[in-house]
Amino acid sequence: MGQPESRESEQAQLPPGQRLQRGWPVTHYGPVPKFRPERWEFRVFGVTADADKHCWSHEEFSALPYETAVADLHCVTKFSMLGAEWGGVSTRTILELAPPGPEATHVMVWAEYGFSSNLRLSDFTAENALFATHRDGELLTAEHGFPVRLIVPHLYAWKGPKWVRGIEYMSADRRGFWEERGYHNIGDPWQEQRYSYQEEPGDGPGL
Ligand SMILES: Nc1nc2c(c(=O)[nH]1)N[C@H]1C(S)=C(S)[C@@H](COP(=O)(O)O)O[C@H]1N2
Ligand SMILES: [Mo]
Repeated sequence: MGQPESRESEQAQLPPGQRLQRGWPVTHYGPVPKFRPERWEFRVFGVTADADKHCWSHEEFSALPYETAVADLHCVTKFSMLGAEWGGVSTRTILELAPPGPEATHVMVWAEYGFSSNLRLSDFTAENALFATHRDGELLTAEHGFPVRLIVPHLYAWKGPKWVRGIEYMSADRRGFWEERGYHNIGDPWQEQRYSYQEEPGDGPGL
């Protein structure tokens, strides 16, 4: 019987204060956007290296190199889903194809309806960070972020917007949607960085 043993190893993979969630619930603020391929584009803007914008149509974005990464998802409301295999475009691929200028230190990830989340450039480009189009070999469903969602395995899941439409390179940090509304600016689950009141000097811009 491998059951108790596997429970134990799953427990060991959980950040402090998290519990294991079986299945895969849907969690987000607001409605599920309707995907309109002819209107969809993935935009890179802000302090780019050539001071220009970069745009990919859905067809072009789908043709970018496909990579996979196994990653857990930790919701700040204290449940975690472990071990999904995500497939899509590495954040480092985007960085190479549309590089930031030397002054860029942070990234704002923009999604449908103006949802956003800010990341340090170093968190954005972390190993396994991925603009996912697939989970466990299947295209994402609409409610899980189709056509593209960001996965940043080492941060709380609100740092990974569903329905991503682009990124903005920034020369200074700015708070995203939840970071303005009481959640921690960095959001490391292993340090339980849940709320903005826990922030230390240097963790984020003033509220
Ligand atoms: N656009 C958008 N993306 C979002 C959110 C949101 O409110 N809007 N919520 C985040 C939160 S808090 C979590 S826990 C995960 C949930 O992903 P899931 O619904 O696929 O489980 O999506 C994240 N991405
Ligand atoms: Mo969440």
